[in-house]
Amino acid sequence: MPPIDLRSDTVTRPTPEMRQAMFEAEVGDDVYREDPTINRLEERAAELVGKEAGLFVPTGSMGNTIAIKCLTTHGQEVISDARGHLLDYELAMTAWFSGCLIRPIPTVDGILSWEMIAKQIRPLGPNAADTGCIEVENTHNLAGGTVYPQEVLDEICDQAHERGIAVHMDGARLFNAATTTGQPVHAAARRICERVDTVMFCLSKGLGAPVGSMLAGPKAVMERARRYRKRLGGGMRQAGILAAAGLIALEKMPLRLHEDHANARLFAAGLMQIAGIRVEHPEPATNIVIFDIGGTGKSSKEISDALKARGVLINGFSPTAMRAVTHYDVSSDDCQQALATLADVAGC
Ligand code: TLP
Repeated sequence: MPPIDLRSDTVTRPTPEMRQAMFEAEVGDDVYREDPTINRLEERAAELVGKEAGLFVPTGSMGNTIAIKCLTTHGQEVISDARGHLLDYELAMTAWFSGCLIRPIPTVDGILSWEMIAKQIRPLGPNAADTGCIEVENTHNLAGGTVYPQEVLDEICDQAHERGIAVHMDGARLFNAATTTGQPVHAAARRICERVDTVMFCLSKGLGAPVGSMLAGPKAVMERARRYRKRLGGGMRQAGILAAAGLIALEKMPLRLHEDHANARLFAAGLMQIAGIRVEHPEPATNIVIFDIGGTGKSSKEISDALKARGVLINGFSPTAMRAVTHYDVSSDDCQQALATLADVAGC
């Protein structure tokens, strides 16, 4: 029996339909822009999020790295939430590749507001670096899959643009955010992205493609982005094999994400019944459940190891905080079984 893997939605495997499409994919050399499947994916992705152009990148991290490089110049600041993936999980690429400093803002739920941001835009003068761009993460991973209220995001974009500051959205889980609107998911994703300058979203993770993310934005910016991708070693050749899966991820998989959200709510409700466990958001907005196991008297490493020995994978990200992520490859029965195992492990 394979383990029940709640470590991340990055672990999803391609569907049979994706594998068939990969087998049949028409390909060419994408560095010459001759891969028809990649070209189709880039056009479709841009269209779906309402941007002029799209760029296929191997990973979400590379997409964010390139976006920040395109929107800033050396020596500027990038405003981000203090628990952002950009800050904590991307090996300081903002410093390494773009030569910028991240100015982090602590938030309760990962959601920035213009009011918070305005205070961190430093007045121009002899001592302060200017703000190059603002980065928003939607959904917010470590805050528990939280979603930006549209009016908050729109205000950030409008105010930033008035000051000549660009906004990049790390929408690794953009379609999870779109699912929560109750509107048709593709149209909702487009609305979410309407005012941001650039957006990165992942085809892997909840959408199930084996590899790849998309960056989208204005045509001129994406032309520069393509050159940065090459500089980073991301000029791929017959990558249409991956794009074929990506097209299915883009068209079909967003339509089922509500199932993952229902499983996350089920999982959170179950966790609340286990003594010693505290759930950060009893009703998670999307597919990420953050919980604290401090009250069990055990560390997250001990819990994680004991779960693993019994076929359940859940990671900790601090001595007592753990994260479970629901996705295509875990059913509601799997979630129930994982809860029962966790109750046993926490109690003994
Ligand atoms: N997140 C991964 C880990 O890196 C933490 C996960 O398991 O959730 N933005 C956000 C918000 C992400 O959650 C991730 C991946 C990325 C960017 C980076 O994507 P990849 O892994 O494709 O570089």
